[in-house]
Amino acid sequence: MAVVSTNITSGVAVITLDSPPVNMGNSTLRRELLAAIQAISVMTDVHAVVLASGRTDFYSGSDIKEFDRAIEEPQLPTVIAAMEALSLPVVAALTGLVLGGGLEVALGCDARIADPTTRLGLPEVTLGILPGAGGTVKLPRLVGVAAAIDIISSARRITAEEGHSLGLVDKVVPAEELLTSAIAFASAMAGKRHAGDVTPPVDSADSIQSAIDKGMNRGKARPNVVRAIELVQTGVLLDAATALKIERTAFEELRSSDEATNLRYMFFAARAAAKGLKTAAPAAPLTRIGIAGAGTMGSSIARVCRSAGYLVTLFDSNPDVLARAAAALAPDASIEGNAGAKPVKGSITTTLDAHDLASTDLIIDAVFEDMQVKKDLLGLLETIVPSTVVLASNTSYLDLNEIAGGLTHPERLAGLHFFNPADKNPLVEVIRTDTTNDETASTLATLVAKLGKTGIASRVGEGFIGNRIYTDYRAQAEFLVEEGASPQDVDAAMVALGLPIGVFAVSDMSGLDIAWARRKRLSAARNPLERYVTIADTLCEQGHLGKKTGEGWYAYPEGATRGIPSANTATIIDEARAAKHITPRTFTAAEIQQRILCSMLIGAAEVLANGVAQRASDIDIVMTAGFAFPKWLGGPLRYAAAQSPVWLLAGLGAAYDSCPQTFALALPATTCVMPEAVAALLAEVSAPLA
Ligand code: 3H9
Repeated sequence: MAVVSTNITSGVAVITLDSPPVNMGNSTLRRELLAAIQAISVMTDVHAVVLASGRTDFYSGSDIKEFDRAIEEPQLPTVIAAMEALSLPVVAALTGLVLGGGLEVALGCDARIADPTTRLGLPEVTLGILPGAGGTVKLPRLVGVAAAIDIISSARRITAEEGHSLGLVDKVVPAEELLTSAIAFASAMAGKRHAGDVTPPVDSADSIQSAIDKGMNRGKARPNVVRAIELVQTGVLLDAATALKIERTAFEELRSSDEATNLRYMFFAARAAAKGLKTAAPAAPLTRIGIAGAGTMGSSIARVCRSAGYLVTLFDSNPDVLARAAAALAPDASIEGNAGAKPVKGSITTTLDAHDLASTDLIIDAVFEDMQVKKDLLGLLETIVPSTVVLASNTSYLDLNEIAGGLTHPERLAGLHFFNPADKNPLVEVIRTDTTNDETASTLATLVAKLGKTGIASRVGEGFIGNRIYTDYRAQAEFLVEEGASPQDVDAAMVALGLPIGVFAVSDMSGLDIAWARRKRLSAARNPLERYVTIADTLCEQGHLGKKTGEGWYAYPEGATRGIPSANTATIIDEARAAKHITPRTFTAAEIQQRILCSMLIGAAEVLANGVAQRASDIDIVMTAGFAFPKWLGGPLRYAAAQSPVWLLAGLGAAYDSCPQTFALALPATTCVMPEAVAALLAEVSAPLA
């Protein structure tokens, strides 16, 4: 079946792109589009051309599976050049998504007419590359350098209206008039109007600098972002043909870089994770969401649900807690009330009476992390809402199978684990118990997508996926400190790897008392053979609970926001080492990274072996989305898989030796045989994409 067709209407050749599902630019589409252009170039009865879409989207960008190998001819610049070389004006009729190479095709046209569904963007920087078919050269000529830097470095999608006000879109017309308007526009055009020949609007030096600063900050100054910004700035000073050549060379260099390869892995990992959440059962329609528990987590979740357009009823039996939440959530006090923020679509009603949750379509339990408190609440809710209403429990660690066991209708219960702070952290684990039915899982998957969150399917297991792996990270960090590294050594090593902050600085920020309370709760059940580092307990016993008390792993003199090394903590660490007769030794940053990564790897193998995670790449998504592990490294597992076998074996051995009881699955790493489970997951995350 052809994906490109041409029809002549009143002397205008209408080329229609119709490649399911999203008009993705693969070699077939490019070949057929080029053939259509070549055919039109010899037609004598045609005076203009319209490039249109037969689908919801105009052109959603290049097929990135092609980027792993030599890209097949004809490549996109060749197709665009052929369109520009036509003596006839070409008008793009834009609808739906116009992304990446799709926007570059539109920039190769002589004018752009859009309907209101149109969303234009250059998402290349999120894939470790930069626009490779004219984006950095032509966009700034139409919209100015500052706006082009903003659009390219943010990868954001702009509306047809914004595109129009910036000079990228010539006219916005109602969807039903798109084709006729584009034909009329093309017929009336006197001749060609190459974007490459346009003199860019003049921007002030300040506005350009501000766009650069924002872009570098947002893009974490990754090499492709730096290069894209440079190209936009320098491209307008060169003739378009020269600038296009430079852009193409940069694109080619970047597309085979490790960062780009890892980011493509992340792209497909995200799609696989989204599919993993789906079930065949239909999702229940949701309008009203009940949230039980108005503490920090409950009110953050309420805010997220309101922003997504739900009518939220927030219940708490404690009037003080509810009043605090109501004040914090009042529209003018919340983030949504700020100028420039997204408009609030939903609403929040607060109540002290659980019976007010009776008319909600789904209830999220966000009460205190305590088995009995949760059991009591969910038992009460069962008496209030019909048996079909989904009950979602937000818990970080509790055994959801045990909670489900106490319900009359356990099939409608699942875990919905938001990560703190719920309104900023994109990750949500959707946890199926042994009894959760497909309808419940589908309803929650749909909810998570509607909230704009990254959902990951999990099963019940200690800490589910994210907190389990993070626990291994933290445990190894503490082992390293006990053996001789300082907290700042460990944090600096992980920041050098690309994490925004180290584990000890995070503990200080969130408060050491939360984990301390949990350790005390679990102390009776702890395996006495397991290596236990007492330093954090001693800090807590001395009242050093982190930033809020001015001291924790670091010291915060006079309310400092960044911690400095603490002499008191150093003494506590020395004493802990002495008590275990440990002679401290130094660790290089590379050793610290290796030990921590390998500990996470072993934890990941266990999480997979126990069926808590469905696939290894889900774990990379969890650690990048929820714990800010750098995406450009592909997540911890993909990163580990890229290291040498020697690195892996030495690291696994050292991680295992640091505590055999903690890292049970590594057996027998010390004998230099890669454990099967670890080897299997490494193979999975390093498999070729296509
Ligand atoms: C570019 O254009 C560079 C140029 O400058 C180069 C010039 C030379 N590649 O997400 P969905 C697959 S860079 C390969 O589930 P949705 C996806 O894996 C590119 N495959 O649907 C899935 O496959 P499957 C710039 C892709 O409706 C199926 O299509 N473009 C690509 O939720 C459906 O996808 C982008 O960055 C792709 N580019 O969302 C756009 N896109 O069913 C990236 C999708 O087998 N794509 N697939 O699992 C997206 O943002 C979303 O996929 C889109 C649709 C919004 C298009």
